[in-house]
Amino acid sequence: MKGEHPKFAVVGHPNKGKSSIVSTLAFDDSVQISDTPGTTTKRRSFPLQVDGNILYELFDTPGFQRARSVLAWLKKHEVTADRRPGVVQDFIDTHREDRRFNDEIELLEPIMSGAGILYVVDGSKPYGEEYEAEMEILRWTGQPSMALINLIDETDHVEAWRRALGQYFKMVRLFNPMRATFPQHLSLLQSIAQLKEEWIGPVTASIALFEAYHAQMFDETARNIAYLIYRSLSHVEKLPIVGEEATEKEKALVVEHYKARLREYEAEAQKKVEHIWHHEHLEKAQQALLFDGMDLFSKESASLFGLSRKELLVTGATGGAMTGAGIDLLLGGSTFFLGSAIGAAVGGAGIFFGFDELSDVKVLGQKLGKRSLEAGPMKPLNFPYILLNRALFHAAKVASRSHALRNRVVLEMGRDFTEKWMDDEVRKSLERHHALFRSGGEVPSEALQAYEVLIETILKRLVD
Ligand SMILES: Nc1nc2c(ncn2[C@@H]2O[C@H](COP(=O)(O)OP(=O)(O)OP(=O)(O)O)[C@@H](O)[C@H]2O)c(=O)[nH]1
Ligand SMILES: [Mg+2]
Repeated sequence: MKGEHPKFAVVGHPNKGKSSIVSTLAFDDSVQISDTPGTTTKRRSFPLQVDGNILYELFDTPGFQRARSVLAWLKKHEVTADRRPGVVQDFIDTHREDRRFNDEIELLEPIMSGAGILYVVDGSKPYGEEYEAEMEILRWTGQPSMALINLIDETDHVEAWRRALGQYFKMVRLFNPMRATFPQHLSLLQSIAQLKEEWIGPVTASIALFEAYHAQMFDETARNIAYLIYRSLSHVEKLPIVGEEATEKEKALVVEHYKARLREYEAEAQKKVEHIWHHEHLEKAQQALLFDGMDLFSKESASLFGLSRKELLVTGATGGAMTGAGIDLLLGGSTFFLGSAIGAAVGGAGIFFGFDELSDVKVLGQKLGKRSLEAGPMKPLNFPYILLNRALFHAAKVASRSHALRNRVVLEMGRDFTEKWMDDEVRKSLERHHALFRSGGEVPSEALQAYEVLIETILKRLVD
C-alpha cells in the first residue's frame, strides 16, 4: 500500500489519555505518557508499520489550552459554513509565530492536512461547558471526526457525555486504552473506516493486514519459545580441564557456566518476544531461573583433534583405531603429516593407535588428547516444564499488554498458572518432544515444528 494511508489526529483536553490512545492504537510503547497535564507539547507522528507498509498513522498532539480565544477569533471572521475550514487555516497562518497558541496550532495542523479527528474525553469526569469551544473548533475544520470516551476512573458520567458529544460527532464510542483487547482495537478501526467513504477501502485493507500480522506475532512467539526449550534441554556446556583429573572447583565452575548459559538463553528469548510484540521498553520484576534440587552433574569427556570417541568412530577410523595415514586423511593434510610424526613419536610408522594411546601422545610438548568437563544435556524431567511455564507466562503477559502502560510488569505467576494450560494430554505430547531434545541426538525439523504448533495453541488459549 503506497502513498496515502489513513491518518488520524488524537486531540482533546490536556491529561485525558490522548497519548495513551495513540500508544495503544500504534502498538508503540515509546509515546510519552504521564499524569502531569501538558505532557505532550509537540505533535508527533506514530505510524503503525507492518512489513514496510504503513497501515495508518496517528498524530499525538498537545491538549487545547486556549480554545475559547481561538473560537472567538474564528467567530470574528464568521463566514458561511462551506468556508469555515478556510478560516481555521487562516488562523493557523496568522498565529504560527504566536507562542500563546502553540498547542492549538500543533493540533490543528495535521487536521487541516487531512487527518481525521479522534476527540478524547474522560468519561469519569463530569461533562462541562468548557469542552464546547474545543468541539466547536473541531467542527469548523470540516474533517471527519469521532469521539472516544475513555473511562480513566471509576465514576461514570458516560451518559451525560454521550448526550453532549452526540451533538458534535457522528460517532461516539467507549474506548479504554489500558484494557482494550485486540478485537476491540479492530472494531474501533472498523468504525473509523465508516467516517469517510474514501477510508473504507484503505482502512479495511489495513485491518486485514493487521490481523495477518497479529497471527504472525503468535507464530513467531511460539517458534521462539520452542527454540528456547530445545536449545536449553540439549545444551552441553564444556570446560577444558587443566590437570590430569577434574578438580572440585572445575566441576562447580562448569555447572555455574551451564546455569548462566541457560539463564542467558531465557533472557534472550524474552527480549525477542518483547520485540515481536513491540514492547521495546518493558521493565520487568522477575525471579531468576533457579535450579533448586536439580541434579546438574558434570561428567568428564575426552576428545582427540576436537572430536569425541564416538565422533571419531563415525568419521570412519575403523574399530576406534587409526593408522598414521588415517590421521593425515582425517585432518585433511592441514597438519603436515602429523600422522607420520605421531608414528615416529610412538616408534614406527604404520602402527595402529587406539583413542587412549593417542590421547597421551605428546607432539611438541602438548598432549594430543584433551580432557574436558561437560554439563548437560538437561536430565531433570521437570526442568522443561519450569522453563515453559515461565516462557508462556511472560509471553501471555506481553502479548496482552497495552502499549500505554508504563508500570513495571511483575512476572509472578500464581500456583494455578500451570493448570490453565496443562492437562494429561498436553503433558504427554510435550514429553515426547522433551525426551527427544534431551537425548542429545539430531532433532528433525518436523518434530520442532510440531512442538511449535503445540506451543502456539497453548499460548493462544492463554491470551484469549
Ligand atoms: N487507569 C487509567 N489511567 C489512564 C487511562 N488513560 C490514561 N490514563 C492515565 O492518565 C494520565 C494521562 O494520560 P496521557 O495519555 O498522558 O494523557 P494526555 O491526554 O496525552 O495528556 P497531555 O499530553 O498532558 O495532554 C496518565 O497517567 C495515564 O496513565 C485509563 O484508561 N485508565
Ligand atoms: Mg499527551
